[in-house]
Amino acid sequence: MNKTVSIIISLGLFIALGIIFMDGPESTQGAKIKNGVQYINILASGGYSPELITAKSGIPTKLIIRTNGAYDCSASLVIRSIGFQKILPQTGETEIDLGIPKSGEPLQGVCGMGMYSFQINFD
Ligand SMILES: [Cu+2]
Repeated sequence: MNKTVSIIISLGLFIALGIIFMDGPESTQGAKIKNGVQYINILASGGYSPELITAKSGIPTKLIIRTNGAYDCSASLVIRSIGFQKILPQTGETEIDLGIPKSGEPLQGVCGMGMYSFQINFD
């Protein structure tokens, strides 16, 4: 094989892998910091996942609740400490601004019936 061709192929592979790895964490659940804003991702479907998240305190934080064909009561979400109560769309993303969370003040979300819950602990 010609040296230039093999360099081009290696470069292409390298870039493709880079894109895969860069794209990877976007879809995972949990807390992630991007441009100084912390995003906490939770999936609501037959309960909440993950149910327990550890996030950072003292930085602007947004909670993203994702639903994907949710027909159960996990789509009816209540977060008492911030006065949030809403029926989430069956499919979609709901962004909830959590402001700047304080350390040692966990946030708890429950479904409308109090059956399912999740908790976010702030370090
Ligand atoms: Cu419920």
